[in-house]
Amino acid sequence: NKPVKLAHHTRANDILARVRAEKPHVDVERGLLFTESFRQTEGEPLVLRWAKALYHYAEKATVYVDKDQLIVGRGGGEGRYGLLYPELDGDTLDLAIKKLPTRESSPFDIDPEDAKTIIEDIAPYWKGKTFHEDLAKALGPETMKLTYNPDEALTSRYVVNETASFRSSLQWVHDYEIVLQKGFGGLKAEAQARLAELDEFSPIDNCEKRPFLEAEILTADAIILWANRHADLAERQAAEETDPKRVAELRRIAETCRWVPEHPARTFYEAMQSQWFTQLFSRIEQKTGTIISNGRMDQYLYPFYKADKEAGRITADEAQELFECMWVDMAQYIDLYLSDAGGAFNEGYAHWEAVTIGGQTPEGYDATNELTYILLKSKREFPLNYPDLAARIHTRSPKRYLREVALTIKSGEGFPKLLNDEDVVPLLLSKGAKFDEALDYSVSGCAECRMPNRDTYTSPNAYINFAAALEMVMYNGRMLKYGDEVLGLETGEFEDFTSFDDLFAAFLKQQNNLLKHAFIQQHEIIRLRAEHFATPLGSMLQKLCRDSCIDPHQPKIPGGIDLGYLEYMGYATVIDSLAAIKKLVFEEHVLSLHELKEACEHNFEGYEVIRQLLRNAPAYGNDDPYADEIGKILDRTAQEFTAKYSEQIGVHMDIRLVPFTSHVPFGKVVSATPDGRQAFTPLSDGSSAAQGADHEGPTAILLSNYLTKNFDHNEHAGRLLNIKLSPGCVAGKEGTEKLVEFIETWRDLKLWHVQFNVMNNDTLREAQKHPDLYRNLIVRIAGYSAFFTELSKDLQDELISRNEQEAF
Ligand code: 8X3
Repeated sequence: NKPVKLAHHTRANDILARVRAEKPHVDVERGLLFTESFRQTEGEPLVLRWAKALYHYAEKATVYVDKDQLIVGRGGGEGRYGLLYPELDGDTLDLAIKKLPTRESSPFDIDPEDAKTIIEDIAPYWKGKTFHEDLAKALGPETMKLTYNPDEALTSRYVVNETASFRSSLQWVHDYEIVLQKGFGGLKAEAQARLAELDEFSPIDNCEKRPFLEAEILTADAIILWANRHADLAERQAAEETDPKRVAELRRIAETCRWVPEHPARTFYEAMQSQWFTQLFSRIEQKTGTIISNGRMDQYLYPFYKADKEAGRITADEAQELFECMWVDMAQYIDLYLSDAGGAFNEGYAHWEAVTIGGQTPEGYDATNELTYILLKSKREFPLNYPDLAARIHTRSPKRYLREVALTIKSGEGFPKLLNDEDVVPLLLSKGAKFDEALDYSVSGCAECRMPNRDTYTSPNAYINFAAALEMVMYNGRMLKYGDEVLGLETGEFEDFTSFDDLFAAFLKQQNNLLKHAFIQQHEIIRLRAEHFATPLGSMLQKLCRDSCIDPHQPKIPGGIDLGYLEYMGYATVIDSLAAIKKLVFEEHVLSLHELKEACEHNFEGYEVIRQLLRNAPAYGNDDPYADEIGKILDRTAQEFTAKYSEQIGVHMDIRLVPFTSHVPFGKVVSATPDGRQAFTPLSDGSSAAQGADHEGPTAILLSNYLTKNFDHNEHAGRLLNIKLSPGCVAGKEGTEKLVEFIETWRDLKLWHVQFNVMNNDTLREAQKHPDLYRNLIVRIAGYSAFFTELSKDLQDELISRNEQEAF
């Protein structure tokens, strides 16, 4: 975990050291310039307003060419910066600005002058206009009380937690290839040609297509102007620079920014710069949750690399250096969440603009190439948690690839996460994709798989606390955290259940009730997003949006497949609790429901014997059919519910087990549970076993995951699986081979995702004690990695409490 000294890393290491020296800060320019523009454009079509705001930004924002950088462009000042998106949640700006510097999860510094600008200039304009406020108004009282606290306006209750108020879109992937092939100049020319051909009498053409096409043209102008301003700056710097080597670099930067992204890229270097400008401008345009992903970088960049390599224009080390320059650019942009929920869901300044490698070509052959290996090498060598790396695995993945993947995992920073073509591809086919589209999927965000020109659903999803549903069974619709208020259904007094079947049926009712409210939220979110957001840039980079002239924030794009998700949070916590009740209360009669409830109400204080009984009951993660059968029913019932109502809203609302870091704040509202989990501690994460409940080794965890899946249903999506391995268990050549075999087992069981922390708990405890000595310690969290010392104490403790597997 030490910074690397290899020559080709020196440049990126030096830039990174400068960047990391400072705490993230808020940069107001984006928020301010967008507000200025929105003030001027009221009443105009939304998509055009967005394009005008982008153009205003491109004209006025500060541009930067950093010392030593080769891939230029950032959206904020020195160090790490977070931007403001007041159109989303600007109503909370004045309050948030006061809390940001000192909050526990993901704090941000703010300059006092900037804070004044925000409070006096930006926030007042947006009061009464934001998406966040409109969403709250749209929710009826029953949904509202499961969503927000009544006494603290618009703060989450962490029960049915919508995420649309802290990000305008779900994670998604742009079609970067089209930028590299045509450039924004080419896309602009196409829009101009279509504009000229519009039917002058058609209401649709006049009211919808015309503003859309005009917005595309203006957005292309904006990004081209912005790139040219970087070229001007690089030229000015070159004129003042004394070091001839840097003068040459600056001239090359200037020439590159004059050429891309306006024109098609001609070299690997131009392709990298063009891609970076595109993704950065996209971040400025919209706050996409977890940030739009990088797509299959080893695929769309390979033709440029290959041509350069063959012409003697580039070496592998030089390509790696360019990647690392881009990684540092990414690290500087920090996803700033104003809301506590947003901050707590993304601890450690999480953003995971996944880079996908490997997998299959659209024709179904293995897709690995030299760039795949350069990307893996970079992740092994460069001490940074961004971007996330996702390796697609399939039955014909070459051994070299599997070994290099295993070696990278062994280096201990949690990269890459693995996605399984053998599970993902058939599922995408079953949802209507064609073979070439499904085989060409990109990993997006934590564990999602997107088909860039086919997927069209971008509404942020609900995270649902099913451990809360369990509490509602125990306390007749109530939760201890929220007192006497009835939040769920009154399914009867807990002590009165006379059979496990009745109790289980009551749980499933509570489960369906939370799903019902998640659907209500989602229905309103779909409707309201269309009124609040537009993404002319994002629309240009999605074929179906371009063809239909419809923005992805609108509810339906012709020809699109809408893949949405609802999050099953606390899966293992619920399974283990129900298994313990079934076994100890109804089968072995060693405990009554009254005693169990009393012990939970007292958080097991004075009830340690009962807690130990509960901790030793059958649990998910041990290949134990007793527990796994319960898990399978939970999953199936949830899928049956979503199948029915997905049809009504026209979106595959799939059940997914992907937590971000929400299992920590979700746990903070759930009192002690019948699996022996103490009150207000984290819930189980994703599809992992509950903390400390798995004792049969890592293969048993895979088997439990396998046995709880309903392969005959298709209303499911990602299942995130965290496994912690001790370094000893994967040591040496033998350890690598064992890890490869384990990956092959996971692949053959057709599980969706797996990722590893290779770390001793002793190291983590030392890092808690001496954070300064461990500033570079990177750990795997949930679909992403972060610097351990930038996490809250709660999340650090949660990572330590995950079972460490000593042997396969
Ligand atoms: C992270 C989770 O909700 O953005 O990828 O899909 S989500």
